[in-house]
Amino acid sequence: MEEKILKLFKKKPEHYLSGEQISKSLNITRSAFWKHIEKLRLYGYEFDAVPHLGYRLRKAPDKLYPFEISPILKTRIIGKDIIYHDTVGSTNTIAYNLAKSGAKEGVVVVAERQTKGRGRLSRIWSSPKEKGIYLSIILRPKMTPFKAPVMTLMAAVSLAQAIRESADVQAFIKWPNDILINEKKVSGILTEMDAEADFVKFLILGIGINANTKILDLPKGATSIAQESGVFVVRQQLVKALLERLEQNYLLIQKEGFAPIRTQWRNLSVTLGRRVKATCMHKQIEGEAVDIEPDGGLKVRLDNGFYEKVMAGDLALLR
Ligand code: BT5
Repeated sequence: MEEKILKLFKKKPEHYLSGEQISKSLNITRSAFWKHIEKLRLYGYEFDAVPHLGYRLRKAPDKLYPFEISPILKTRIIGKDIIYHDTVGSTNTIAYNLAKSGAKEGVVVVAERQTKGRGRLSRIWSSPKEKGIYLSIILRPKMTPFKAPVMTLMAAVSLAQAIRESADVQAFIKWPNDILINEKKVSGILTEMDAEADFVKFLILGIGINANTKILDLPKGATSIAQESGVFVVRQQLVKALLERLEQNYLLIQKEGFAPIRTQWRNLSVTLGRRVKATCMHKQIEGEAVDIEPDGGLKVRLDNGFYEKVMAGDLALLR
């Protein structure tokens, strides 16, 4: 009902709408209408109320409420259900548990803040309140676990595209899971899955984006979109762009395999052609990153002329 009431106010932003008008058109009582307005006020919406004229929506809060995102979202699968939390430990943990208990493909868990946001290998992901975007998506791709790395690359392509659409910045992908602007990290992806030897039961794409986050709240070497573009990011619009791109690329990967995404990845990469140092487990290699392989691995030309493929790990861009 809150969503419906907001829709009426947003349709005529300049006009005052009377409680009577709204109650009638939504077929609710005046006191029910009043309760919904009070609830919306608690959510952070501000109304001008003028006797004999009614109410006008003065200000909507900068929150990732599902009833703000759903009406603008044009997807069929991803984000059909959005589960919103103000504060959570980690959206990935919540999504993982939901998927374990049978939640549908496409469910998105979003939070304004995480107290135990994590990166790979249990590293900390700084998740300050209401400035960033922290969300996790449940997917159930029909693929074997060894093909799963391409899903992280697909998410990276979607993220770079969505960030570029939402702000005037050049977002690039650093293999395997980082998005950089001006060589500084603005976003990261944490892919987790539950799988049998020959099939993926479900996969969780966890995405963190520093949208309007202050540099002081971030670790060294990190930045935010607002910091780099000089413009405040409307997070609801960025979430919309991201989920739409993700769905488009996810459907593409299922239909045509990794090849078309691989081409887009190459175009958005800040990795290829660079001298890199890759660390995987305790092994380190150094050389030039020359290509991305059909399975998502990074092909590196070593100084002795031999090639090596890295499937996972951390990458430092040297020059
Ligand atoms: C990542 O790990 O980059 C994956 C981050 C995924 C976060 C999302 S938020 C929603 C979902 N729920 C979660 O709990 N997680 C996911 P990794 O490549 O391991 O990078 C981690 C490193 O990035 C840290 O060790 C820091 O150096 C750095 N870092 C931490 N917070 C950051 C931030 N907000 N922005 C940029 N860099 C950060």
